[in-house]
Amino acid sequence: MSRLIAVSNRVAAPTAGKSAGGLAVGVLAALRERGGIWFGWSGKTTARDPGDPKIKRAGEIEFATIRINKDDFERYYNGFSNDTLWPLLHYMLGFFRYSRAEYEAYRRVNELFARKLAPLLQTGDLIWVHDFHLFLLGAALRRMKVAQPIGFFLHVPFPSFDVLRTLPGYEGLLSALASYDVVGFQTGSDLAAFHDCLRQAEIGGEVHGGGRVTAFGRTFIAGAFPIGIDVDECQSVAVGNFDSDDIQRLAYSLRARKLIVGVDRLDYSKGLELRFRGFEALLERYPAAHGNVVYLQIAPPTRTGVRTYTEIREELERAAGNINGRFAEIDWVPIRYLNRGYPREQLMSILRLADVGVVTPIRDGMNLVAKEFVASQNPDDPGMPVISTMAGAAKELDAAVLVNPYDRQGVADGLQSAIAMPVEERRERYRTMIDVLRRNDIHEWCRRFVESLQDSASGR
Ligand code: GDG
Repeated sequence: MSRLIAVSNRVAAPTAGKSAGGLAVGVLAALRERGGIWFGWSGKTTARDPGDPKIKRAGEIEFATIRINKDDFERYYNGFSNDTLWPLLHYMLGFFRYSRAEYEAYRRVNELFARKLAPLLQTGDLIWVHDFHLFLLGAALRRMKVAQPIGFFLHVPFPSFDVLRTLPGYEGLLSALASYDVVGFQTGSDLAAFHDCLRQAEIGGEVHGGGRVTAFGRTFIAGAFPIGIDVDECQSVAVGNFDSDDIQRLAYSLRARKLIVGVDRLDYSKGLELRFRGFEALLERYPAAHGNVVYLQIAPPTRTGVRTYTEIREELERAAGNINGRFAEIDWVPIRYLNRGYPREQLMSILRLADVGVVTPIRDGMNLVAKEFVASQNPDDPGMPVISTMAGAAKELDAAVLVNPYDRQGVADGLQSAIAMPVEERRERYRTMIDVLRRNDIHEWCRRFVESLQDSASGR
C-alpha cells in the first residue's frame, strides 16, 4: 500500500491522554492505516536557516516538522494567510488587506515546505496537502520534479469569481491549483464556484464529465468531499465525561433552565456578535425565556497577532456586558461568555448537556461543531442544533433548525423553535441527522479523497 504524506500548516501530533479533534482524527486514522508522514510547521520560528525537518516516529507514522524564518512567518501567516486569504475566501472583503511583501513571504514559505519535504518522499507515495496556507505547494513540488500524485483539500469556502478576482494575481492561485491531481472542496457550491472561475474567458479552462477539469494545460480532478467527524469517538467522549464533577456542577448551576451552547474559535467569520444580538432578540420577543434560558458561549482566542481579532474580542465583551446588564436578575445571568479553550472531553459533554446548539457562522467551509453537537446527543432526549444556512454543514444537516445569521428576529425565532420542540420531533430529526453523519464520517472522507488520488495516478 502506498504511504500517505499529509502536509498542513501545523502538525497535530497526538498527546498522551488527550483526544485529537476534527481533521487530526481523520488524517491520523488514514496515516495509521497506510503508514506515512505528517509534515508541517513546528510552531517555532528561527532567525537562522530552518535546517532539516525534525522527525519523530510513533508506530507507523513519522511527524516531520520544520521551523520558519521569523520575518517570513509574520507575513506568511498573520499577513497573507489570515489577513488576505481568510477574509477573501469567506466573502468578507471588508476585512481584506493585500501587500505584495506578504504575498512574497507566503510564496517563500510554500517553497520552503517543498524544499524540506521533497527529500523525504519515496516513489509510490501519495501526497495530500491541506488548506489555504499551502495553495502554492503543489506547484513548487512540481518545479522540483516531484512526480507522485498530489492532492489538495480546501477546508474553507471557495469564493465566486467576482470575489476571487479582488486578489491581485488571482490567476496565479488558480494555476497553482492546476498543479494538483485532485482538488477537493467542502461542498457542491464551492466546487461550482471553482468551475465557474476556470470557465472565465481569461482563464479558458474546461469542465468535463467524471469530475475532470482542464486548465493551464493540465487535466485534473476537482470534487466535493464534505469533511465528516468520528461519530463513535465523539459519542464515547461525550458520554464518558458526562458524570465528571465539572459537568455536574454546570448542570446543577442551571437548575431546570434550558441551555443554549455555542463553541467557536473567536473569529469574525463565526458571526458571534450577530449571534449575541439574535439571543438578545429572543429575550425581547419571548418573555418566557427570562430567567429560564442560559446561553453559554465558549470562544477560545485564535490568531491573537492579527489586529481584527483583538477588535472582535472587545466588541463581544461589550455586547455580552450590554445584554447581561439589560436583562440579568439577581439570580440569573443570561449570557455566560467564556473566552478560553476547554479540553475536548469537557467540550463534548457540555454539548451533550445542552438543549440547543447554536452554530451561526456568517460563512464556514463546513463547521465541525455542528456535527459534533449532533453526535454527542442522547438519542432519547436529543438537543437541537440551530445552524446557519451559510455553513457547509447546513447542506448535510438540513433536518436541523436552519437560520440566516443576519436575520436577528429569524435567529431568535429559530432558537425559540428549538427550545420548544417536542421530544418526538427532536428524536426524529436526530435520527435523520445521525444517519447522515454515519454515512459520511471522517473515515469515509479520508477514504474517498485518498481513493481519488490513487485513481488519478492510475489514470495518468
Ligand atoms: C476549518 C474550517 C471546517 C473549538 N474550541 C475548542 C475546540 N474546538 C474544536 C471543535 C472543532 C474544531 O475545534 C473547530 O472546527 P470548525 O469546523 O468548527 O472550525 P475551524 O477551526 O474554522 O475549521 C471549517 C474545518 O476546518 C474542518 O474542515 O469545518 O469550516 O473553517 O472540532 O470541537 N477543541 C478543544 N477546545 C476548545 O476550546 N479541545
